[in-house]
Amino acid sequence: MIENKIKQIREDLNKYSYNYYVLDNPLISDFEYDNLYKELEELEKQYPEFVTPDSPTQRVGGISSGFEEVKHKYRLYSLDNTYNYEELRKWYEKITKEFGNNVELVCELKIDGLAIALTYKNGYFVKGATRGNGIVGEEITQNLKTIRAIPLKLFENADVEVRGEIYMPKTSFEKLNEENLLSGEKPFANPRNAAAGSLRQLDSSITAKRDLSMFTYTPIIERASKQPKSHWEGIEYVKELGFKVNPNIRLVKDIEGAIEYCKEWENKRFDLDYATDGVVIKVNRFDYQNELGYTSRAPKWATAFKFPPEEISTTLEGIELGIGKTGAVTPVAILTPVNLAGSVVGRASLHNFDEIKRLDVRIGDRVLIKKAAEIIPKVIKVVDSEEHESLPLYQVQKECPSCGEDLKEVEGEVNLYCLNPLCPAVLKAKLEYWVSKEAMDIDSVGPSVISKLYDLGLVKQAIDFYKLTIEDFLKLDLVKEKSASNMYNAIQESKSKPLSRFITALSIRHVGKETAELLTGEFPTLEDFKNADLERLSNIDGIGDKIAKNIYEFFHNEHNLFMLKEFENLGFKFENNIAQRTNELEGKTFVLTGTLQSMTRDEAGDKIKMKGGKTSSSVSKKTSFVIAGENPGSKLDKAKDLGVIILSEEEFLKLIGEV
Ligand code: 3BD
Repeated sequence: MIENKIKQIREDLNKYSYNYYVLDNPLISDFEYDNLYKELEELEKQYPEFVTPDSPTQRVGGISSGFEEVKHKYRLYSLDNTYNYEELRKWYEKITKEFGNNVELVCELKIDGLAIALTYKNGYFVKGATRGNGIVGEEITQNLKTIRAIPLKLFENADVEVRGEIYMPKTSFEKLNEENLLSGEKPFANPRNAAAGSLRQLDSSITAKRDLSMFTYTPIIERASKQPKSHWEGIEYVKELGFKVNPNIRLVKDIEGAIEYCKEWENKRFDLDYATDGVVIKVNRFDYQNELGYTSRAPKWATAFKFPPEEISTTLEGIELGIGKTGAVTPVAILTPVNLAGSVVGRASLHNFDEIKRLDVRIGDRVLIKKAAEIIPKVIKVVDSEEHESLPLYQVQKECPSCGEDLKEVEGEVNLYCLNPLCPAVLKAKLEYWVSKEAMDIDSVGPSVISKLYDLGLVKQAIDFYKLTIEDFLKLDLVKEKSASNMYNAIQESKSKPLSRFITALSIRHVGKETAELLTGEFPTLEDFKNADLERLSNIDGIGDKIAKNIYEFFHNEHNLFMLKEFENLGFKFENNIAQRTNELEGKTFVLTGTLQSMTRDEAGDKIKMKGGKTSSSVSKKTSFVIAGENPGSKLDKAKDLGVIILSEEEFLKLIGEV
């Protein structure tokens, strides 16, 4: 019977696929698999009534119009972490105080991928979502179905939710980047970004072409034949259900066993074909876990040991000078490209000329570089060598590399400055700042577009952006019609952004986003700024005499006033969006500490201000609430001392009515 035949092929294929992708144990050749797959595809086309949801042909998906937000049924907690063994011991001590000395721990590698949650009903995969902020994630079921390590049907008709980490093997990542390079597409910075980019495809046939896999690390069992009593048993059970589990998991007797595991993997991890950034250590017994419970963001029964940031040595080929919007000159190290923590690094920060002197770096030196908190890598020291002494000392460049004008020292600043107001590098940096996230937030206009616009003489200063036509963008040969009109529209729409963004975008010295917001709180219209006198300015809390003077001078400069008039004539609104403000949080002062998951601290601050509340950077008796994110600082301790109400991110979101 045809139905049985289809069933047989489907089951065979699923068995081969499971052995290959989950157990890493190929049973047949790719060629044989492909032929069998084609046969199934053909039969299913003829007899669509016999297609089942767990058929391997269901792993292709289609095109979706966007990802929907879904609230997780069970919250995905964060994880506390540490870089040192002493803190691990302290964490364990707290636990042994409760339960005695022999608390077993499970150690597992911390996969550097993307956390997701999968829902199974009656043994079938029904829903998959990204972690998001742990409370709300994005539904990406179609894309996840293309990943062969994710079972479409379990070996048991259970109702479970599992969590795991999606990753791309390092070798597949390198292959993908080579292909991207050949086809002129931008390479991904590291396997994690490649995995994230692959999962975020609206067309799941693209995801299907990417080699993604998943390690499962937690089951939540709602209805099944077994009810594990420990994490270890849970992992065993997850394997029985058909999931892929990282094989390098270990049950240890105590924290010293866990530390041994960390030390062992600190070096061995480089031999693995997937990126790991630490070790997750979990209390094994579920009854202990339940008793220990959770803080507002993380379980107390688990912690992560993070591997130390990677350092690597390479050759300093040269030093370039970067020029910022204020004219500040920052030296940048040009390096022989090396792979550092999963991305190729060819430039690193040298901060300023004093730093170069302090490190005594000379061109041609071998230097040690390090990733600083995942941002731009920096040069940390010169590697001792015989050549070093024979290399010429670095000569501080005295002229601006862009306009040739002499660089100047500025009192109280460590950097040198190019003070030529017409320096092309300074003007370009100002234009880049104008469109930046912090200022007018026109993200369709990037640095390469700005550079071309400038070089063609179309845009010299920000006001020129607003005189551009769609045809002007097409002159750049960079962009097609659609993005030309996108850029044009984004620029025009920016005219009605709040006044505080406009003030920020002006690049007045020492007036960043925060100060601009303080100012527009006091001076809601542009006229108010023009009329403000020095005394009123310096009386604003948080505005010093020096900044007040800068602002005053800016708004009393004839050239600037002429420019502001021009902005007005072009249709700028200069309103502070007062209409959207509410007063629910009036009289309340908030202090933010730690990293939030669903937004940045700045965004949280904006939300507070939009509801009439205030933010402050330090905790005092006057503070109404402290919002504590991940890895909170000393502000949290101070809040506890003073008895200030502490809110978790979730509680804050509830307070402002967002969940
Ligand atoms: C891994 C939390 C607990 C269940 C909370 C203990 C923070 C990402 O291999 N266990 C693992 C791994 C991650 C985990 C837990 N076990 N939480 C774990 C984890 N073996 N990477 N994570 N996560 C998952 C996260 N992700 C994005 C943003 C913030 N936090």
